Amino acid sequence: MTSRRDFVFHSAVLAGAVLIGKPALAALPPLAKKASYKVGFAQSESNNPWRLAETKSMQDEATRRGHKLVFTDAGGSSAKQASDVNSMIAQGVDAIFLPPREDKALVPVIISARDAGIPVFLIDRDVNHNMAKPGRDYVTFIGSDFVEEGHRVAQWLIKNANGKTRIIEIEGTVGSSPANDRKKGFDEAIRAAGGFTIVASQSGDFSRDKGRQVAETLIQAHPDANVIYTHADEMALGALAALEAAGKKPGKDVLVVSVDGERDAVQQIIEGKIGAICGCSPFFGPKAFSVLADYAAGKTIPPFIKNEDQFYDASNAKMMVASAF
Ligand code: GYE
Repeated sequence: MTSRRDFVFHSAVLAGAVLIGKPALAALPPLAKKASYKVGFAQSESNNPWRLAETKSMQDEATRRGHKLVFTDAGGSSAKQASDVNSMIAQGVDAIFLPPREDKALVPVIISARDAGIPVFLIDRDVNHNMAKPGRDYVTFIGSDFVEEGHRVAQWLIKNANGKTRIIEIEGTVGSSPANDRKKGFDEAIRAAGGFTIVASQSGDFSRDKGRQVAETLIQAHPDANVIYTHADEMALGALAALEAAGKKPGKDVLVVSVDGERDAVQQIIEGKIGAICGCSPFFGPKAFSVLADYAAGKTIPPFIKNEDQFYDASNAKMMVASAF
């Protein structure tokens, strides 16, 4: 039997759930079926070949399908990227493709877009799932498994270290999903293997120049380091410059391993200066727009759509370099 007190209590809890639970209960906005869409693509920065290849892939596919792409470039600022998304919402785009520069800072605008009835598709970087969830706040995350990338680089190193065990790690942008996960995957595998030491780990912000500066400082502080793992090729290229300036031979004195698969970096495998690279595809256009079409058609979209990555080392670099970006 339900007492009056219980009834009041249950009603209050229910009312509370409806109020507090508003975001949790809000459904993803639908996307009408149309021949042509106006779609936002809020790029995070354009300072490296990976980003340029991604932008071109998105633009080419939009053109091929006859959609209008509203393109913005945040120039490496999460605040600018958030305001770019806000202006896309104000313009009333049909949908937004977003590579969130950081995994927390962009969450509020993702929720704002959803609340404005605009579906958001995250490409290339994800957000923190404690703050926003695929299938609820945004449609899906399309991209690589970054933990696996870090893990694959570590596995190569474990097999090919040849006694080199003192590692400098140069991380990507602080608070970005690829930096978090490439660190996690690599560090876990290295610890599990035993016998290695990560002597220093610091952010180079995914940029060549910051990567060079950080490498310069860390090489000085840890002259016995003989491995450098960078979360992206731009920073590996920066580290090569720092090593050579310090009179060290990359590939001989210090083993360099990385992620991305830029043509210039794959070329450095051929030159013997980089040991191995786990690729990370920047070619999102065809997949992103086909997921958009599936969503408009009412198909079920999985929360994570995984890109498969290449792996480069001396065994295949010559064969692959021409097709790298
Ligand atoms: O590896 C890096 C870029 O978010 C996966 O960002 C991407 C990373 C990529 O700047 O080069």
